[in-house]
Amino acid sequence: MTNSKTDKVFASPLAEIAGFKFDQRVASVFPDMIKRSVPGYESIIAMIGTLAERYVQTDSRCYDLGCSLGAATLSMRQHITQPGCEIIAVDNSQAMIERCQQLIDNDHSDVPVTLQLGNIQDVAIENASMAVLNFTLQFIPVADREAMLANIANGLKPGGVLVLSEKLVFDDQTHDELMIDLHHSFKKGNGYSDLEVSQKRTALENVLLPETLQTHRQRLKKAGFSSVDVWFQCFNFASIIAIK
Ligand code: GEK
Repeated sequence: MTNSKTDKVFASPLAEIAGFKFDQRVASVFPDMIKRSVPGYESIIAMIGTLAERYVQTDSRCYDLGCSLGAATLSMRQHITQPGCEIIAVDNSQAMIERCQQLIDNDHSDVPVTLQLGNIQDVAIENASMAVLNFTLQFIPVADREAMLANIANGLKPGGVLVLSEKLVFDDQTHDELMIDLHHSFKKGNGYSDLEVSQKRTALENVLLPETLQTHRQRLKKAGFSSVDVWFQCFNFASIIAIK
């Protein structure tokens, strides 16, 4: 049930392209889709484990917000060395949460994991030493992002870390177009056709809202993080470490 199939969601011409949804069809191909679409995804997931090893504190909570199939949750779970920790993983897609539960059940690490079906904007963050927003903030309405990050900063213990990974846009139009083009080359190199790239792009318009690195940096500082900077970037995809 949890085997991932090849992503063919946008392979055939669609008469009308609806807004992208994290439904059953997407959940069933998600590991293949994200690996072939996001440059560096597997490295980021692996390094979330390395960061968990360093930052997760004794008797604290870790949050995976917009967990999809729980890749970041599993990476944290397998690397936490401190006693008394638990992970709370949240997603508002029922299809994702169901498949995620199966994957968690098949993993036998010690750290308890609680999966929650719900909006990450409503999660009470408490006693946290690590929070992960791995390509999820980009789906939250722009006007709500600052409040969400402030909620995370307030719930983190001193020295706690937020890992924020996002698709980016750039102020310099030439650079922006180059990054988009290189990203499309990456996708085509991974077997996606021009039709698939273009139909997915249309489906994500007004659903995935990317911002500049500068916007992310300034908002994180305003939300209460003291140290903020990029630790990974490939083309228009980056991951930031923000420390309270
Ligand atoms: C990974 N982090 O593999 N509340 C809860 N979940 C949401 C919301 C919301 N308001 N909006 C979107 N989602 C994962 C990958 S994918 C990224 C994250 C991508 C969920 C949505 O259902 C989906 O599962 C996830 O955020 C985004 O490390 O597909 O580009």
